[in-house]
Amino acid sequence: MLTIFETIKKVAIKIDHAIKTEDLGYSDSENSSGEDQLKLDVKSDYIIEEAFRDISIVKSLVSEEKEGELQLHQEGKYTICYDPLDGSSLVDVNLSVGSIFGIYEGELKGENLVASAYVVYGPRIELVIATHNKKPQHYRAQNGLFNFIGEITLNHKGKLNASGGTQQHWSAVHKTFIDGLFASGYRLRYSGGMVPDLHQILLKGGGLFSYPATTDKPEGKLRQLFEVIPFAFIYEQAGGEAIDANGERLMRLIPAHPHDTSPCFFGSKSEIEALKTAYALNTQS
Ligand code: P6P
Repeated sequence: MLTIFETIKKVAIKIDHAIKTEDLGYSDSENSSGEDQLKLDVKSDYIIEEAFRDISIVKSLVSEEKEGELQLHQEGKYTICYDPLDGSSLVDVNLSVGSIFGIYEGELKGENLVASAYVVYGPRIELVIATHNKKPQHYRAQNGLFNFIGEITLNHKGKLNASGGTQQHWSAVHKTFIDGLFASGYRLRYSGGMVPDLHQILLKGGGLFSYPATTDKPEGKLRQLFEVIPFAFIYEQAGGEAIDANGERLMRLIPAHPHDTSPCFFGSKSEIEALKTAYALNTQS
């Protein structure tokens, strides 16, 4: 597993360089979710695929930027599901973006996630790695090397509220709940990039990130295998919770298709409890 994390560190430096030096234009292709692909999306995906191609413990790769599963090593143990450059359209307004990695053993479902990691490309390059039985480990790159900064722990209750999705498409229950958080003093922290938005809540002591079911996206927008489940694991390891619109743990998700999405809520325990009450989920068995 260590080889995988060391490879992610190398990939992070290369993708950060590409962000800072390459063309930001659109390629002439779309990804599996029908979204236009930036040349940086394609380049980041290529950097990751090339880096893992020679790692024998990696059985296969699933990328947000490609359909299907790329088989690498038959005897490999792990499948890495990744979003090579999440929020890439924010690069051209100079906002932070990120890469997300879910490392699975066996069938691609939440309970088979063995580790996850993300990289934030911003004023600095930062990396968070989560494995079982440990708090998430936070690293920062300096001169191309990653230094350990510390472990991440979420407070029981936070102050930040990252409310995703188009408000006009929220349910009345969700709008009432979100408005109630702001009325009680929560601060809006939302850039449209899930990696920096979730990173900020983790580092600033907690709060809530929500991307609910909406009338225009009834199954949510964020992808289960390479966005939702990897972050759900990190939030749970940090002492928080991560649930879907039915109050079920996101770690129990079993995607029918590699690009399936899910409504998702990540946060400190207090905010997740408040959401369950607002959604009347506590009364369910
Ligand atoms: P909205 C970026 O495109 C992304 O996939 C996530 O990084 C982000 O959280 C979400 O979409 C933002 O979506 O609908 O709030 O703009």
